[in-house]
Amino acid sequence: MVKTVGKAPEVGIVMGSKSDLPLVKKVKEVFDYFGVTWEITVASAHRTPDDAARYAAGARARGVKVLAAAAGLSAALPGVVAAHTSLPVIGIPVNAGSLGGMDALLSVAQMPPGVPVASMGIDGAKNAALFAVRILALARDDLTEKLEEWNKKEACAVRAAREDLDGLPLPPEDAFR
Ligand code: RP5
Repeated sequence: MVKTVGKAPEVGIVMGSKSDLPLVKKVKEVFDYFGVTWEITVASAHRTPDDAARYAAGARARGVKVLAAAAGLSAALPGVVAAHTSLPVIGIPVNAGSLGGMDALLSVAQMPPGVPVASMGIDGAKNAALFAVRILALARDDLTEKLEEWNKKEACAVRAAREDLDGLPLPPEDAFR
């Protein structure tokens, strides 16, 4: 059963396995901040291929705007999802095996022409959520404003980190102007 968070979810996330959840649940912080509705489920490209295909094929009609798929190893799931929908699909390659996620990264990134998947980096769940928000923001000014606020917060955190370099030779602040 699909677990729905909020009313009409804007983002649908599929994981190849529940073992991907500790990574994928990092999206929550981002979606909470932006007030984006989402749902998450498990469907495997290899073990439950019909479920993966049906979930992807029905998502647009249910009102989902963006899909994300996370999988490790020979990660076919994002591609399978993209093959069954015209919604934008974000792929999250998961580090789940002895190749450190390179196997999943190449599987997700190297899609054949005509079936696009926006591949994030290995374990890039947070960026997947932010990318989904950027897509949704194309039609929502409130999200664009919040994205600008988010970017300012990130910049402040980086600048604040300079103050924690005590005892080291630092450039003057005007080196950044
Ligand atoms: C992939 O294989 C899953 O997405 C997961 O990352 C990996 C291991 O799956 P399990 O053995 O935990 O089902 O399909």
